[in-house]
Amino acid sequence: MADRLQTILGHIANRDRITCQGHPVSGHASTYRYTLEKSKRKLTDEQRKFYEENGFLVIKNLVDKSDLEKYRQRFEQICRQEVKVPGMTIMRDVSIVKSEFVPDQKAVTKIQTWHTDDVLWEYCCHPKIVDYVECFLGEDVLAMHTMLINKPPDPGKLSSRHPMHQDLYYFSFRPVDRIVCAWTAMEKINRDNGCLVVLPGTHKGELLQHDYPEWEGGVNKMYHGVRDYNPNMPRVHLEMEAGDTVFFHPLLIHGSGANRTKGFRKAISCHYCTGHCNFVNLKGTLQQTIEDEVLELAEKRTGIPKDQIRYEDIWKFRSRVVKGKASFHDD
Ligand SMILES: O=C(O)CCC(=O)C(=O)O
Repeated sequence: MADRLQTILGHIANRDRITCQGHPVSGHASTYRYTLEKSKRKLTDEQRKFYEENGFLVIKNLVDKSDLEKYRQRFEQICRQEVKVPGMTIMRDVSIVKSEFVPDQKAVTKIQTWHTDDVLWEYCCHPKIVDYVECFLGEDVLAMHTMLINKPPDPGKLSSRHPMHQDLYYFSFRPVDRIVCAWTAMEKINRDNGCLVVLPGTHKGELLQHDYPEWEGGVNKMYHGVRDYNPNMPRVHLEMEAGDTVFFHPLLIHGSGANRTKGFRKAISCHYCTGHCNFVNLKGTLQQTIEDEVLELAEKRTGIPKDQIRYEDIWKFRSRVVKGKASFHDD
């Protein structure tokens, strides 16, 4: 395990290219599960094996600063309420949620479900991102979940942390190995302002039970974490420069640290899924808790009784075709 951690740290430290020397090398394509054969066009053998082994891959300097600036400006317009995005959710940190309403980015910690906004949507369709996404999903690509996270300066209660979790916990679409998240740093992100933390190799495990963590300083809504998380498991802090992008598997256990600076830490992300996905029933599974919570919120927002809303339809609503065909979209 120590060797593997060393390898991963080498991968993160390297500014120019991905290195992953020391990983077991197999010449048989049949040993690949998480990347597709066609990824050979895009990924080096090292990169491909790195993702297979660890469940994530950082690509340095993938998105231009000029694009990031466009997304930042759009976020600010949305916060100032100059632009309204139908269906989008705006979230506030637990520590400021009860304070006076201010139409300013300082009050907003996350916007999500903004796939109908043409400017932010450019991120989901960014050719350099989609090129990598196809290595994991194939040519039919759906954007399923869009977020811009504006992690606030921690108020001293550590509420700006994001507990360690697996994204699949929130999803009712499958197959699991044909889902990938692209997460791009919109500025320098390091341990001071709360970088992502990942547990390499955990994508090979099961979906685990999640709950709200018992944090004294409070926990943000929907920020569930892995129950009985063992903080001694080997983990890696992904320190990234603006434009660096990490692709990761939906079972990879990850979270992010507190923002101990005075600035807001921004990242933009999209979860993609193959257009040939299917939906599973979560009733009676360990995901039912989150389904119930999301449906309750949907009832509050729409006035439609929650027993008349299907979780599957919420995900369909959040999705948009990036390229190719999708089993449940006509566009
Ligand atoms: O950007 C972050 O701090 C973590 C985001 C994350 O893991 C999530 O929203 O699922």
